[in-house]
Amino acid sequence: MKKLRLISLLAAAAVTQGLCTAVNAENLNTAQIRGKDALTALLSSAGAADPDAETAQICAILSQAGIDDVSSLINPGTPLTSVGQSDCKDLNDDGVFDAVDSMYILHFLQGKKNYQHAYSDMDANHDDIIDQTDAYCYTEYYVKMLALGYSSGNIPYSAHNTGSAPTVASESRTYIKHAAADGVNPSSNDVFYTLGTSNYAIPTPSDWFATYATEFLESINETSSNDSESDIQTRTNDYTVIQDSRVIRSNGTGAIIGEHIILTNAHCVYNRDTGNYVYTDYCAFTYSSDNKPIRHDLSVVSYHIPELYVSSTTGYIQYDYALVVVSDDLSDYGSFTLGAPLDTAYSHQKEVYIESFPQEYPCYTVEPDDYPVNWRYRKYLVKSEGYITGADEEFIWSNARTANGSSGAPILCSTSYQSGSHQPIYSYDVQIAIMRGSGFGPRIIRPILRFCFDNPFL
Ligand SMILES: [Ca+2]
Ligand SMILES: [Ca+2]
Repeated sequence: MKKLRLISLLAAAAVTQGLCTAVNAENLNTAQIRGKDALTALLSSAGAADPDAETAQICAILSQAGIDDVSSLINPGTPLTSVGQSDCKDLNDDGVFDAVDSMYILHFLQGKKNYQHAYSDMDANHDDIIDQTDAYCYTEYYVKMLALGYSSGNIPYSAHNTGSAPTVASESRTYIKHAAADGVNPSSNDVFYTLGTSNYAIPTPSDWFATYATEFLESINETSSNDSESDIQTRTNDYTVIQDSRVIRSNGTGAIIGEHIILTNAHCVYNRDTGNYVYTDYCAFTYSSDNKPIRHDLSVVSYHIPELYVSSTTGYIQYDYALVVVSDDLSDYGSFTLGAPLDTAYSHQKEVYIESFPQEYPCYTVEPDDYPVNWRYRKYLVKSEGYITGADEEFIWSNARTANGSSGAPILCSTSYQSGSHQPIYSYDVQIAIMRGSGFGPRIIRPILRFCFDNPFL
């Protein structure tokens, strides 16, 4: 069964201690989005080439954002409220602003599409991170401009920001797939594969409904984002025990990013000193109502690591990321969305937090239980807070506290947006980097997005 995508509502969370009100995206398909027929009529009156296809596409984007009602978008009296909407760009350089430009952002986030200009073009809500929020803002701008009387193909947009795409954005990278069944040594069965630089072609509007929108809706339903963290107050650089089952305990920590996929560090799955794969137990934890961790063992199918993490004698740290594929269905635990941070996240000292299973917490508690001693200290998922203290093309640095066992943890930001002035504020976590040590690690860039989401070898 396809899993749900859950988004917490900040307004509800404020009055519902420890609980999040969620939007159930499994029920969000194009047929059930309210205001859909009015949207089709609007597109038709605005001269859209294929109103049905565009409606499906827009509804797909709205579903991704957890929105189930387009009524607020197509009310002509609704002002353009989202920050930066007038900053929307013609991302695909075809001379018109339409829903394809918002789809461009989602293609980028799926690793399918590079962006040739300054990445800040895609940051529609100016929060220093490119994520699905921005695709939503682009869509909202498009629909509202139609509602204000602009015809399709004649919607104003602004010029590209100055600057160019990062040089690593179009880098081709080679990976090694190692089957868990082949043991700890590199095997002749290992598969070497290269994810190249070719750019995915965005479907034309007439192809949307038949192909892309359907495929995209399926991918949405396979993605689950479960905001289940507790409301415990946190202090900067202090650990707080949380309840969030999207994070996996291995010999380090990992983040669930797909139904069977865990994103972690390469050094958590491969030992450069010995040249062997590191076998360990992977387990997810859920928590009982009295905060006792409940362990769920997972079964690993394969490890995927960058070839240069193995072969490079010097610059291997930027390749310290890996995917672990498990046979278990992880949907019920929820998963993280990945977003690409801009360099301005550093200059603006963007707040971040890290969720991990550090060995040092809670070191004062020794409980009688059935875990080996060195596991007792690592069954609690804890959260530390800080802000971004440095960035370059391949890394993010933060001052959020980490320890042994935190390796592979997600470095996260919180992102939120509001659909219209009377709508709830939607909020979710977005992973912007992979912690490899002392609060820093590889940042989410296009080659990593492609590795995670446009990878036929998983
Ligand atoms: Ca365009
Ligand atoms: Ca943004």
